[in-house]
Amino acid sequence: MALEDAKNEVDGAFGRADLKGLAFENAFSGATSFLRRRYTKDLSGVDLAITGIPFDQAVTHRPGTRFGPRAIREASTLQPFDPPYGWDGFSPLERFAIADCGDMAFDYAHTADLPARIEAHVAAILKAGAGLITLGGDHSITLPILRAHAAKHGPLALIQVDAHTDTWVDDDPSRIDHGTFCYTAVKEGLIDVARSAHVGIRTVVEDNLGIRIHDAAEVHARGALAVAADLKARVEDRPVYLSFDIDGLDPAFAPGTGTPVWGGLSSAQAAALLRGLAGINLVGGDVVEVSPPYDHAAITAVAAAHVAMEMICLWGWTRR
Ligand SMILES: [Mn+2]
Repeated sequence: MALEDAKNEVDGAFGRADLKGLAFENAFSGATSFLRRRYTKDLSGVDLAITGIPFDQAVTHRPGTRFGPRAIREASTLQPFDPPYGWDGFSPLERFAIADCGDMAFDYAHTADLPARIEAHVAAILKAGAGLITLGGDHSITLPILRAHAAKHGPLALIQVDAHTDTWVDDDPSRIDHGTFCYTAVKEGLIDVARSAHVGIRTVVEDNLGIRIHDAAEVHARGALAVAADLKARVEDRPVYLSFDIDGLDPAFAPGTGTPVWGGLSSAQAAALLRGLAGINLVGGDVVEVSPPYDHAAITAVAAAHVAMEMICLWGWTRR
């Protein structure tokens, strides 16, 4: 079936007839969209949208995440041949209408405009009735994404997988910084801190702002499933936003990122953690900080593509 279709399918990003279904075009061929979904700005009938925000001008160290969305799309092309592993046969690509609505347009030289532009971009997608998974871009993009989600759902339970908590104190609203988004999100009341948690942390935190920290050492000592169980208990049935900084993974599993820190999660731990969250009320998520110029053999992009697929599974599991 799949092999027979592969002879005739190409450029499903632009040619596929249905928003649902697996995809069988050659993984190495054709125009890339995320998971070979239809590449469209038309959100009518779309249950879940994917968008890219290739902005990387707010980083403390190595740039390059502007190339992240493109690399993650390319890395995803092998995945839509089968239902995802580890989900009891659940096949979100067949069950739900999912579209790649492309990258957000912006003027790279008008950085001050960016947060408002991102918030409007995300709000328009949410208003169309679709859920959203965003491919970054650096972690500064998460703040305006959270603003749009909180406007729709109220304060969110944030689960942030990261080496860093991104809670540096920053009271200058004109700054755009990938290390401060969480501080500002708490300050603005976008996050319900009593329902929020950081996972994979391995940098010093002066003030956790009330957010529970499961550092990487805890994941190694207790296991990802035990931490996932704690996370589920913490978020209860609240709307959850999941922000996955790829540097939550160890540099061995995600070298292509801007601020790598050793001692992080393995990809196996991340997979177990995410699958262990099945049943949470995920309303949106992002995968950020993938920097292809520092990547090798697409290790990081492949990891990010899998993380995003797991997010789709989490989103779909409670709606199936
Ligand atoms: Mn980080």
